[in-house]
Amino acid sequence: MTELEAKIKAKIPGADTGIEVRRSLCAICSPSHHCGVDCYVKDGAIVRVEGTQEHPYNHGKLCTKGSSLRNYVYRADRIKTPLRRVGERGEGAFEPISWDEAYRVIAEKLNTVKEQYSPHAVAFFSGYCKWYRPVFQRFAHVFGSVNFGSDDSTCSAAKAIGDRVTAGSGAGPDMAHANTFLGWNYDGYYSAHLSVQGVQKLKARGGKVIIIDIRDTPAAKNLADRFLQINPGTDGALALGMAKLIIDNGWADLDYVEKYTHGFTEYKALCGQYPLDKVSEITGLKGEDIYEAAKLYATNGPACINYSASALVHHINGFNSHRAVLCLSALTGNFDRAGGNVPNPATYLHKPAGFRTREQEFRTNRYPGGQKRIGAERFPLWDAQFNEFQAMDLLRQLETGDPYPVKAVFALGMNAKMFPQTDRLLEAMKEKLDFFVDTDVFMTTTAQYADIVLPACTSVERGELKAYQGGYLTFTKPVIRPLYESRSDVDILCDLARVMDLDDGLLKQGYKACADWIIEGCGLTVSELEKSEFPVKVPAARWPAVPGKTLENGFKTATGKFEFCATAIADIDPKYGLDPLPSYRDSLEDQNDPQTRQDYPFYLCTGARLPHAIHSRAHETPWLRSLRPFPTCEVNPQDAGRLGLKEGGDVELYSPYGSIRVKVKLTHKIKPGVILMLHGYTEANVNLLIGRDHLDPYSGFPGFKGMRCNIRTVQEG
Ligand SMILES: Nc1nc2c(c(=O)[nH]1)N[C@H]1C(S)=C(S)[C@@H](COP(=O)(O)OP(=O)(O)OC[C@H]3O[C@@H](n4cnc5c(=O)[nH]c(N)nc54)[C@H](O)[C@@H]3O)O[C@H]1N2
Ligand SMILES: Nc1nc2c(c(=O)[nH]1)N[C@H]1C(S)=C(S)[C@@H](COP(=O)(O)OP(=O)(O)OC[C@H]3O[C@@H](n4cnc5c(=O)[nH]c(N)nc54)[C@H](O)[C@@H]3O)O[C@H]1N2
Ligand SMILES: [Mo]
Repeated sequence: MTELEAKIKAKIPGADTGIEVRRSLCAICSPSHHCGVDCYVKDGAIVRVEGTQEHPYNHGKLCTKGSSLRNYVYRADRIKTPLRRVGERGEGAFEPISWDEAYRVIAEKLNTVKEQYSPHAVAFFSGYCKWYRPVFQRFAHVFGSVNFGSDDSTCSAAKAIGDRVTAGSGAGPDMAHANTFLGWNYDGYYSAHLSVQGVQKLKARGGKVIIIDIRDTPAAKNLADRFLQINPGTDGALALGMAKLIIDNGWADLDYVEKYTHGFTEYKALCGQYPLDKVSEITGLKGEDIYEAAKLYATNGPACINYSASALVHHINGFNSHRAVLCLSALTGNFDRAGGNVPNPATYLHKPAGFRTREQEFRTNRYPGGQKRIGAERFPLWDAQFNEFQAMDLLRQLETGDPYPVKAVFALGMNAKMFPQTDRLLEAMKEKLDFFVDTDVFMTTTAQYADIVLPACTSVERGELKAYQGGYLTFTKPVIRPLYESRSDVDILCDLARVMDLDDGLLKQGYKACADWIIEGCGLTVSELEKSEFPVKVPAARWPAVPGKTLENGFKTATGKFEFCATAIADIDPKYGLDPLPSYRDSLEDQNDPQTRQDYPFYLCTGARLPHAIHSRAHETPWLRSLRPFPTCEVNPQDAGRLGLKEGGDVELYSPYGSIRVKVKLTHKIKPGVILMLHGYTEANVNLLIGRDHLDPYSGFPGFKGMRCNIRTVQEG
């Protein structure tokens, strides 16, 4: 009996040895964990999936989604062949075509737009998937377009920009050495299950935990010594108020402030405008709770903060709220100190792994220039700080053609439901585009608007490069052949580069050559990585990051210091009115006229994570859908009682922009006046309710988690 057969027999007694265990990773959440999976394969099909015990990252653990990987891969709505549209855009009538024909049409149409307008008239867009991004972004640039954009227009980029303009880089929580963990909108149980262990260990060592959230979460229940259930969108005021307490009570680290920061006098004056009673009023928190939390964070150090990639920055005041929270870290001397927040640059695809790759060079060293990106005029800070177009301005530019027309979209995994007022975006794409290609695993509403649809395969059907915390790198091998005629996204891009004869030897050589170029210098090659079914320790890796390097070498900001008052924002044309200080504004400031307040009295928070769902990609996966079969909004029983809403009852949720029909779930876990609704449903897309211009002027991010709405019962029949 081979070692493998023995393992199978041990796991499934009596199993016949027609089953083989092959290793891959689950990419349903991306770029998050990418947990290692054992796929049990029989006759070319996956019959069972488990977490890989030997994997250095997830050590055998899998979340709800990963446990449903087999069900996800074999979904009935997989796209089987390349398709050409034969009906109206959006109608969903297609004919199958060959790959060669699909490539021929795409090459011809994209080149036509390039000749008739310009290469920039082709926008290249990626949905949530990260794994193919370096190849895709380079492809766009080599084609000649400045317009590569992605879901980063609504995800972690605002936080990254906030970090960069304030501190020169982001900095992760050093939980292993902290005495206090401040989980600002942290609920790892739902959004990042492997992170919870770090907090549990800290608690086991006697460390203290503060959780600040709008809902009473498992993190609040299981981890928090102090839980502050804050009014949504008021975090900026809380952070400034805490800073005032820290300064007034002598808890600030003034030596650190003096040596390593810039703009303290102005920042202190700003904080002075947030006395405790005012902050208590804005945030809905008790003064003593704010005081105790500020004291614990500032005096029980070293203390680290967990920042969310989305919760704060999904408010139209969110960019500065994030910066206000970040400033607490420098004020207390916890930035770049052991047990505080320690800069640790990403190695590959957002993952810090302690070694350097050439990902950024690969992505951007063929940037063509010669035109402004979409969104550059409207969101100048975004444009100056992030090398993608701001997709929240795509709709406007499609409609107006200003400053130049966008005539084609080439997309991988584009989900229009990600955009506020989705209906308007789809309408504009239908009317204004000469050509639209979408590549997806599944047939989606958005794909139905495409002229050519291409079938992509999943992580278990492809090989991909991935870095892991701890200094690891892997290049996976397919565990089954791609289903139907599906192909890996990167193979599609490299095939197209050859068919279109793009001027780039790397893309034409294929994905492995690109991956080898990216990892050159780390001491391993793709073919060496392929020899192991587990991630391999990279010789060049230095893990974990050593604290103090930034303090020693200087912050990567204009002043070389941590900037309470950000030079990069002060440099933006004053006509945009962007404040270099992390000042606070109301998160509903564009909706506060008396009529709107009266007609839409509820505060709508969309998309706070739940374990069974991830954007639009999990709702149609039967095992995951079974955990919450209907699109459901959460309402406090006090509001429900007043309005006569019943558990499980049908309601209409509506805003000035649109309306959806959903069921009601009553919960004490949110405050009265707040309604929670998950995003990504086709039949109840909550982004129809978010205004297309309800955007943060600093980042361009939509106020997904702060919008006015109302709710009413729908009568049956
Ligand atoms: N209201 C509201 N809206 C939100 C958010 C919110 O909190 N509230 N969150 C925002 C955030 S943070 C994010 S990150 C975005 C996510 O935004 P989306 O891009 O909408 O994410 P998904 O729906 O997961 O994925 C997009 C598409 O990728 C396809 N796909 C999956 N795997 C592959 C693959 O390997 N190749 C290809 N080509 N396609 C694939 C999926 O089938 C899906 O159709 O949503 C944003 N939108
Ligand atoms: N299961 C699952 N996991 C995911 C995802 C998913 O869709 N499903 N998406 C992945 C992606 S793309 C991202 S960006 C991350 C996001 O990861 P997180 O940032 O962790 O996700 P959220 O659940 O949006 O926000 C965290 C907490 O913030 C709270 N919150 C909402 N609004 C406010 C507010 O105004 N103030 C405060 N203080 N708290 C608030 C929510 O109740 C929630 O408990 O999650 C990733 N992980
Ligand atoms: Mo995200």
